[in-house]
Amino acid sequence: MLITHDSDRRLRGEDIPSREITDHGVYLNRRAFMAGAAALALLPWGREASAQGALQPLQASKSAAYKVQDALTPYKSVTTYNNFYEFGTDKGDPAAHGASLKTRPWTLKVDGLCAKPKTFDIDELLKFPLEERVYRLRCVEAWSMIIPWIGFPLSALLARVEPTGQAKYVEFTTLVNPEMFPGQRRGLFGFALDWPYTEGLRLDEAMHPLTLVTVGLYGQVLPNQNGAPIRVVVPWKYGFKSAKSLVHMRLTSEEPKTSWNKAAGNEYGFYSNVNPEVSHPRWSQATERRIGELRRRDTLMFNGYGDQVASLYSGMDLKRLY
Ligand SMILES: Nc1nc2c(c(=O)[nH]1)N[C@H]1C(S)=C(S)[C@@H](COP(=O)(O)O)O[C@H]1N2
Ligand SMILES: [Mo]
Repeated sequence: MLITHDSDRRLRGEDIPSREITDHGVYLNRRAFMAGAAALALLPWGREASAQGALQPLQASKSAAYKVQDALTPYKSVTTYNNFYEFGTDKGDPAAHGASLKTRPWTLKVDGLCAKPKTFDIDELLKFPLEERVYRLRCVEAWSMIIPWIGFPLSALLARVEPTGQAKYVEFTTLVNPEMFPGQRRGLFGFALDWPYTEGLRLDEAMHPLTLVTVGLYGQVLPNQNGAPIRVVVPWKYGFKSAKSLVHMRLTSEEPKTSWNKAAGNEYGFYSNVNPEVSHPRWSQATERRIGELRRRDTLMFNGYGDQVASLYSGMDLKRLY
């Protein structure tokens, strides 16, 4: 079987469709972003939010500590160039088919090795103190974006369930519902992951202040294609570690099985830290294309978050434990 995380041929060398570079709307958005925060508030995000219609605005304090200097990736690219295989393998499928995902009612069960397992209603989770943080997202396919997420540290959620001393990992699980996710209907697409989509982190990675539970981006709730109503964002790891539309987090003593590792273990390891020195078996990870730009940039170790996370991996051979 051909494993196609990079099934999208546009990504093999020419990773941005040319229309995305020349699209007038994107160009205008980009100029507006450069003009700064004032312009952001004026842009009609809701009207661009595809078939979902207007999205609910979210109040969040802007993080002073967690931001990057680079220009934000235009909202339109953030919401139309996605990986979300539950909707199909093409970058455009999540925006095209996202409306079939219903995000109410929605609960997130947090259980496993903890003293106080709990099922949270999404509206309860939206009451956690929300912060806007601008993070880099770097896909294993060598493209990247800069996204203003809204969320709260995963550590705040895990503290509520009180992990026991045996807990060493957290497993994340995405909703299974073939009616809402066309990509989960057998035979509809050539390539399918083993559903549900699962991911995992070591507990110290999960508790790291950078690890964010996100419920929104660009001042609004998450569009479905970006993992509504709730997902994790782990900015120093390849994008696929940031699992979407979560229904379950489980504290475990064993390293969780992850979807991409099961699909192609030689290509996608458990750690999947962004690492320019470790090539993917089929392409280099040394450089990346920022969506919206023509030039290639050098990929940074830990996606530029090394000062904050490198100590988590001291003594580990990151070439072997990729
Ligand atoms: N459930 C689920 N989560 C997922 C994926 C997926 O296919 N299914 N794709 C991952 C990959 S490969 C990437 S690069 C990011 C993309 O996030 P974005 O679309 O919000 O930019 O989501 C990740 N989370
Ligand atoms: Mo990805």
